[in-house]
Amino acid sequence: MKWFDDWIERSARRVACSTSRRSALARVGKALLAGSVVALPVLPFDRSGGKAHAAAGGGGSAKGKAPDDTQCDYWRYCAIDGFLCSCCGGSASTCPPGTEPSKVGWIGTCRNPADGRDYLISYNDCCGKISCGRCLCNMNLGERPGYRISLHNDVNWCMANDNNMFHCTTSLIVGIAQPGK
Ligand code: ABN
Repeated sequence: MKWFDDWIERSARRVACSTSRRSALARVGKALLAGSVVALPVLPFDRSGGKAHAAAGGGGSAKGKAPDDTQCDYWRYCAIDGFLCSCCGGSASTCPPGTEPSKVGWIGTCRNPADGRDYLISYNDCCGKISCGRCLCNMNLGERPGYRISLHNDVNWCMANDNNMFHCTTSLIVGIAQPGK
């Protein structure tokens, strides 16, 4: 195998003589860049339209639309009556700065279109500032008139807080509704 060793050695020397270290590095760089350009289009893209988020408690509104928690038709708002905190400097589940969650609230049941399951949603008002005035939603699924007070949601839930001023309403997922219970 000496002839083979000699041939390899001669070839290596020929390449070494005709190639500078800088041009060899440039060639390696080009090869790597070409490889990444070829690989990029096959990288995975998220085409779920927010379904993973939905399964984790986020979720979409009407079918085919991206979820938008600043719109009344967002699924968690099915029984809401108030200004959306997501339009008032907070989010669907957090109060805006300078306000605090109401100590009492109202529970509704809403279906998440992403998984077809019914969730218990607690509607709590955020208290301590004047009314936000943006994105009023009056959805009221399952609501009953005021004479059935426990099923009535047209109520200022800040009533039990130190500061009773109503600012906006949040919608917190508090459980999964059990069929037949
Ligand atoms: N829960 C919202 C609200 C506040 C004041 C009056 C009616 C409804």
